[in-house]
Parts: sequence; C-alpha cells; structure tokens
Amino acid sequence: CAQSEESSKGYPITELRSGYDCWGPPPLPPVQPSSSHTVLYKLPWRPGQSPKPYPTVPVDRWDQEHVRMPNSSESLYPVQETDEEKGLRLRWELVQEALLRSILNSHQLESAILSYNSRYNEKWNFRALHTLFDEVLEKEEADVYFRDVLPGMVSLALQLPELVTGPLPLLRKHKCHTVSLSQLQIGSLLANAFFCTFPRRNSTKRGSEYAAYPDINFNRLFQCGGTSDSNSVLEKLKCILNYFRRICKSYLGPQGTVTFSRRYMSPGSFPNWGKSTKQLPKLHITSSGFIENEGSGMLQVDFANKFIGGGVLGWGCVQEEIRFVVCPELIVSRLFTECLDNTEALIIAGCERFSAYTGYGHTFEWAGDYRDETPFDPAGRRHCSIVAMDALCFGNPSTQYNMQNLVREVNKAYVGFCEPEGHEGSALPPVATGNWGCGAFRGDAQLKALLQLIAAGEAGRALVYFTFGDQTLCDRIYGMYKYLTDNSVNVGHLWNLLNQYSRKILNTSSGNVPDLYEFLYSSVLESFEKKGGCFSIPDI
Ligand code: AR6
Repeated sequence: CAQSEESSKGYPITELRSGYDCWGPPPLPPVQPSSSHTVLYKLPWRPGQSPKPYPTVPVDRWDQEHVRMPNSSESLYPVQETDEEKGLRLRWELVQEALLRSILNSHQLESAILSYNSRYNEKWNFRALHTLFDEVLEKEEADVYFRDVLPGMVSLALQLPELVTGPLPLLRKHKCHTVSLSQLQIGSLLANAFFCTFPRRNSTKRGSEYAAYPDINFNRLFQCGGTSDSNSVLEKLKCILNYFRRICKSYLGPQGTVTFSRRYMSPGSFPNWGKSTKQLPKLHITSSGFIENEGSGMLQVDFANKFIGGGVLGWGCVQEEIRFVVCPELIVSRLFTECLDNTEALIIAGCERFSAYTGYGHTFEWAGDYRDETPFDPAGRRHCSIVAMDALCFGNPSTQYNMQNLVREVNKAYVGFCEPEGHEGSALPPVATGNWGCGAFRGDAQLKALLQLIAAGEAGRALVYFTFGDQTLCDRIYGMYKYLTDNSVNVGHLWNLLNQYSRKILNTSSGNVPDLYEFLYSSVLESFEKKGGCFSIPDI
C-alpha cells in the first residue's frame, strides 16, 4: 500500500477518505438544543439566510455560569460626573457613545476604546495598531478601512443585543457542554472583542474572575509593536481586518453556524492501555502539505495551549495562532472556554477560513483573501472539524518519557480523537495531525507520533500525519510503523513497550539514554526471536 510519491508513505489518502461518504459526518453531536447543548439561533437552519437569534425575547444573565455581556443592564462603569463626584453609568451606553462618534484613524480608535476602559488609560498602548495604519498600509488603504470597514464593524458590534439574545454559557472545567452560534453572532461577538468591550476581561491577575480563561479583548494584540518580532503581529492584524472586511461587506452577512463542544472524560474512564487488543490504525504520512489544506474533511488537530488560542492575541505565531487568525471565528472560543484540564479537549465544527498565508513564525505573512468552498452540513456548519488539544510543555524534554506524562499525553489525544456520542458505528474521518507538542512545547515527534497512533487505534480512526517538510522524520516514523504492524504489534503491546522504555531510562544515567526507536526495534525483535521468528530491522 506504499504510495508512489517519495514524500508520502502508507495508505493512500484516497483510500482513507473512501471509508466515509464524501466529506463524512462531522464528529459532533447534531445541533439539537438540550441541557448540554445551547443553541442561540432558531432551528432549523436554512441555506441562503442568516439564522435568526434565539430566544425571541432577550434574556440577560449576569452570573458566574455565563459570559458577562457588555450590553447587560448590570454592566456598570465608574465615570467622573463632576470634579468631585464619581458615578456609575451603563457601560453599554458609554460604548455606544464612543463608537458612534466619527473615527477616522487609529488614534481616534484608541481614544474611543479607552473612553470605556478608562482604568487602563495609562496601561494600554496601541503601538501595533498605529504602526499598521500609520506606517505599513498605504494611506489610501488606511482611509478606505476607516471609511468603509470600521463603520460596518461598529454596527455589527452594536447589534449585539439584537443578535445574541440568549445567555451564552461558559464552557467550564470538567463539564461536557456544547454551544452553537451563527457565524453572524460570532462576528458581532468578535467585533466587540476588537473594540475591547467585554467586561471583567482586562485583568488576568490570579484571583480575578476570569483568571482561568484566555483573554478576549484585543488590546494586547494592539500593543504588540515596536520590536523585531512585531512584523508577524502586523500580519496577524491584516488577517483579522480581512475577516471583518469580508463579513461586513457581504450584504446578507455570513450564513453558516459553528458548534463548540467541550469534551471531558473522567480520569477513571480511559481505556486500560496496556490491555488493549486494538490494532494500530491505518497511517498515511507525508512530508508535504499542511493539516488545514490537505487535511480537509478530516478531524484536524490544533496544537493548542490549555488557554485556547495561545498567543493569538499577543506575540504567538505558530500552528495554533496561525490557524486562529486565518479562521478568526475560532478566536471566539476564548470568550467562553475555561482553560483545558488534562483530560479535556475542545472540538470546533463549522468555522470558515478567510485568509491565505505564507511563512511561519517570524516569516508569517498574510497572503490575501481566501474563499472557503467547503460545503455545509445540514445544520449549517462547514464540513471542517478541528480538535484543540494541548500537549504538555516540557522545560526539560527528558521528562516526557515519564510514565505519568505518557499517560497524560495519550489520554489527551484519546479524548480528542474518540467517537462522539451519537456517532457510534459510523465511519469516522481520519485524524489529520503532525508534530503535536513538538515545536514550542519541545516534545519528541517520534514519541508523539506513537502516542497519537495508540490513541487513534483505540478510537478506531485512521491517522494522516504531516511532518511539515521533514522527510527524515517521515521516513523514520513510517519505518517504525511498518515494523510494528508487520510484527502485529497492537495498541496494548506498543503501550507496554513504551512503558518498558520509560522504566529503562529512569534507571539509566543521563549520558546513556537509548534512542526510543532503537529500543523499540530491538525489543520487538527480541520478543519475535523468542517466538522462534526472524525479522530484520529496516535500514533507515
Ligand atoms: N500543518 C502541519 N504541521 C504543522 C503546521 C501545519 N499547519 N504548523 C506547524 N506544524 P507548534 P506545540 C508542525 O509549535 O509544540 C502555540 O503557541 C511544525 O513541525 O505550534 O504543540 C500554542 O498556543 C511545528 O514545529 O505546537 C501553544 O502554546 C510543530 O507542528 C504552543 O504553541 C508544532 O507546532 C503549542 O506548541
């Protein structure tokens, strides 16, 4: 089953796709309101029109279970009424007054935003935003933005009370809960985030109400300027502006829907890895291509931070942040997703891609508008499913082979890959992944590939692995995979071998740590010889 192209190995991608019809069902529960699924628009979804908000009569909740909305009647802000007197005003009135004034450049935008965030007058700066509009964009382009795009963004932000009429639940730790929103509702929420209107979200200090949530107001991104790293921040801003330009320009607005599903498994409910008799999954591995392109129609892994989106609203510009700026609807998950614990993942189905890009990290650049032709499912979601799973970040990479860490990582991958309720028995699309946890988080890709194979094998779905241009890694992982499968090593057996390796390095002085793959080759060979067989290690 090896492929003809040198850069790709394993099962042909077409064969892996043929297991499910065309795009396959998204691995998510259907959109059906219930106690564990909040739907903030009217069902059923109809193509060609933007879904109407639900409920019809707005409900305002100002509590710890829901997002505190900027337009809540309980959202008050201190204002200096006279020289001596301070008073409280409705924050939403302040927002409306500020944003409805004429805003013709980034400096006026800064003043508007600070007028309802006056506590941060001395703390925030808008360096990146000013650099973009004063120095990077042509004057004509900047003028067009303030003349044509910004008013649309203001209008979208200020329609929040009419567009998001129901309380938006927080997706809290250790609770499986799903939220479905229309793309238009997400646009309005994100426009509010851009204008920094979300109350109680400006302090990330320990003990503050939202300390366990990612930040959502865009002020941190606006101030990431003035260093040699700021170029990628400016490019990220271009992606975001392109998103707003697109959704504000379209006459009907975006018409689809997006579902965000927090998945939690209690630590006691995971498979007993050492006892599993499941086969290793089918694997396609390639050094060319990207998860978000060639992984279309598959469950695409977001190499996440436990604070979803990681540094998207700051300096970060690696896999997760790039995905979030080219598909900005993902950013709204930061508004309501508490940081992920060890046995949790977030699945996002339906988001649209708006921008093309080139480069990575410091070389990242916005490469223009992107028209996403992905078809919709019957519930209005684009057939694009992303699973956010945060690997462990290893200060000292040698600790990644500790049993406790292996368990943590395999469980994390499993909670992301496993069959969602309601889909039992249906063929699940493959997982599109790669060097998860092996860039910023300093993991060993050879190990992580095996852990992901174990989790995918147990979950009963194929793995499509992108090594991001690394042909040697592609050959090595495939060589190991072929060796294991040729020798009928299954999930449980492989897990036990990793366990042995973990014990071995624990008892070895640091200089003499054996290479993981060498260890596996010789261990499998030993057990094979014991059974009277003879098998040679591939030469790679
Ligand atoms: N497709 C396939 N592989 C990719 C792609 C892509 N589009 N982009 C990168 N890679 P990294 P981590 C490969 O560092 O180590 C963020 O800040 C490439 O080989 O993004 O899990 C998050 O918010 C790259 O080195 O993931 C977290 O805070 C490798 O994937 C943190 O980084 C790992 O990408 C997560 O770090």
